[in-house]
Amino acid sequence: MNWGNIDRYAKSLIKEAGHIIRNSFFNQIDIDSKADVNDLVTNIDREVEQFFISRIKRDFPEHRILGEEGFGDVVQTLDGVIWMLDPIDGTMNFVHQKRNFAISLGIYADGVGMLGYIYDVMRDDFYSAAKGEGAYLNDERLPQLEITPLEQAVIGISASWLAPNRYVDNEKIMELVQHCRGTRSYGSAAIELAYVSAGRIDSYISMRLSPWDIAGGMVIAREVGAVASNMQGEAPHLLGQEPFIVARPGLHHDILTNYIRMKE
Ligand code: 2AM
Ligand code: CA
Repeated sequence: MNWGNIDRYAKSLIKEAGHIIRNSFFNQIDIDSKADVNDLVTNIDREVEQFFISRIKRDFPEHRILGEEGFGDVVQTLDGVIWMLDPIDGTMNFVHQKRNFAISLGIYADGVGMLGYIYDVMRDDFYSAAKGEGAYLNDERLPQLEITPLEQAVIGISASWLAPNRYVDNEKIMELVQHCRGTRSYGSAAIELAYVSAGRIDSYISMRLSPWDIAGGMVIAREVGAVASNMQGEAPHLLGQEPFIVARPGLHHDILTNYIRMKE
């Protein structure tokens, strides 16, 4: 497998998809909801996913694609090469703000993250990483993350997890919020993973993410020494929704052991 070629190919595909998304603002966007009324999807999410799939199937017919909008393959094992794609991560931001959304792509071989990309389309910020070769924001290499204690940490977390919910003990999350320096919520898991990797926030936590939300970001985060796991501290299995935390080393362990209590 020539990963250098795949890397160049994927970068140019993502840039092209970015053009499609930016141009979409000149036309009417059709908005639907999926699982519930606040789970939004647009014709652009679907068009962009189909754009990726038609190209990848044409040029890499052996590879499989796991895409949020379901136009790719049904993926039940991580064997072989799998492109895990979210054509628009942060669809609510795309609809309401026309910014703060990203294209998220991770390319895995037998479950190992080889290439990762997060493209913040409106800022034109391109985060990328190849396994063992460091992570980049545009052409600049991102430095290794240093340890930060919780009192000095800024945590990416949605306010939903502070309200009573069926996944996690929200009172422990309230303690976490009181003990850290501050919190932020950007509404795109991919962008939050990119921000952890760039050292702008120190952790990002969510109780329910899908493989395409985290696949690309995990490759980038690993290259700068961030730790990503489920709430048992295990590597995310990437075959369905799961709770997720990424943080600087040390902080990851502190938050998991002292502040996260999952419900059954
Ligand atoms: P999306 O915009 O691609 O749907 C919002 O806080 C973040 O969580 C976004 O990255 C969003 O991805 C993701 N997200 C929202 N609802 C989700 C759900 N029900 N399952 C998994 N991920 C979700
Ligand atoms: Ca999406």
